[in-house]
Amino acid sequence: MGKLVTLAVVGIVAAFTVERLVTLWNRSYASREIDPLPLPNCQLIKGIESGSEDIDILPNGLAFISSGLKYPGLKKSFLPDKPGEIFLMDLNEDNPKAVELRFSRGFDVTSFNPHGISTYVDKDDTVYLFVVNHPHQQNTVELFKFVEDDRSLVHLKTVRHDLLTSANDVIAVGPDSFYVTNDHYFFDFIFMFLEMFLGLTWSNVVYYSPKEVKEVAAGFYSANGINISPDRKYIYIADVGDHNIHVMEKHANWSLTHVKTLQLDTLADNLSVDPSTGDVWAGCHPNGFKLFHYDLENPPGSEVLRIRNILSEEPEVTRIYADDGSVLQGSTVASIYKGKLLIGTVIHRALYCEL
Ligand SMILES: [Ca+2]
Ligand SMILES: [Ca+2]
Repeated sequence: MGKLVTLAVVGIVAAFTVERLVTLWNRSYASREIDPLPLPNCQLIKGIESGSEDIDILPNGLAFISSGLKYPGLKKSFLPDKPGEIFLMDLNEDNPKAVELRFSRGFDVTSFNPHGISTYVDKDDTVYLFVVNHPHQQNTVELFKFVEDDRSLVHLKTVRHDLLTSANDVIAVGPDSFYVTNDHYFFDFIFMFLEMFLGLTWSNVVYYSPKEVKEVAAGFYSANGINISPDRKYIYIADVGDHNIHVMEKHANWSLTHVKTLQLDTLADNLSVDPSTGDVWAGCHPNGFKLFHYDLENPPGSEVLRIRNILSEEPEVTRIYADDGSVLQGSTVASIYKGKLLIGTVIHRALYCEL
């Protein structure tokens, strides 16, 4: 009888494990191959060799690019010993170049590990840059003031809080307030993997201001990119693990309520919003398994979607760019400014296209 019970338990555990692995395999689109859809006028950006995870463009065409992310469980950057950087590109130039921004003294550059970013232009035209940072395996949001003449970032403060568990992307809603996504509850890769393996929905969105910090949305597989509509009434959240984008209504007390969910057939990472049209641009991973496996012989591909009229009954989803990884590996973001498109990646390069 004892042996029968043992056998039954082993059988149940084995069946459960197989079922979970198959679910995870399917959820990551591990068997998906992408058909390339190139754009005609694109070039890789010189000087960006170790990722461009997030890109945010100011209304005047200055683009900020975060580079050098080291993320648990992912292949180390192609330049693993180099600290992270923020690049600037002026998209008004004919042949824009990426320039590395300097940091004010006192900011620990050596452990800088930038992830999602967001800009905020204050009433007095001061430009603030919010950066999700993972120094020494921690989760912080760094607040900088951008000094254009000096091409530098003046560090104003480091936000630390127990609710920043596994921060991914940030959207500024004031000079010192923001929403931030936690893509998992844990930041350690083993526990992060367990969350994915068990299909837990412990990922959330947190609102932060100096006066109040609170969870405003929860129940995501993996909340990743976050952005705001041009009228600043709606917040868009990409759940990369659930292949969708949630539209949330923002209220006066900063709480969020669910409006709708747009289902996609790919793993959307960061979201950008075209200020002139309201179109949402998503940098996507066609195959999540290839991203974590990161075999240079069979690298992760890239995919960019444009979503028009996201608030309407029938949003129009168009694939604008796709690549099997031979040009661009692991796209995370696509940002647009007056017909110029920047596509960023987790640890690879960055692409500049004229549409
Ligand atoms: Ca962002
Ligand atoms: Ca992201």
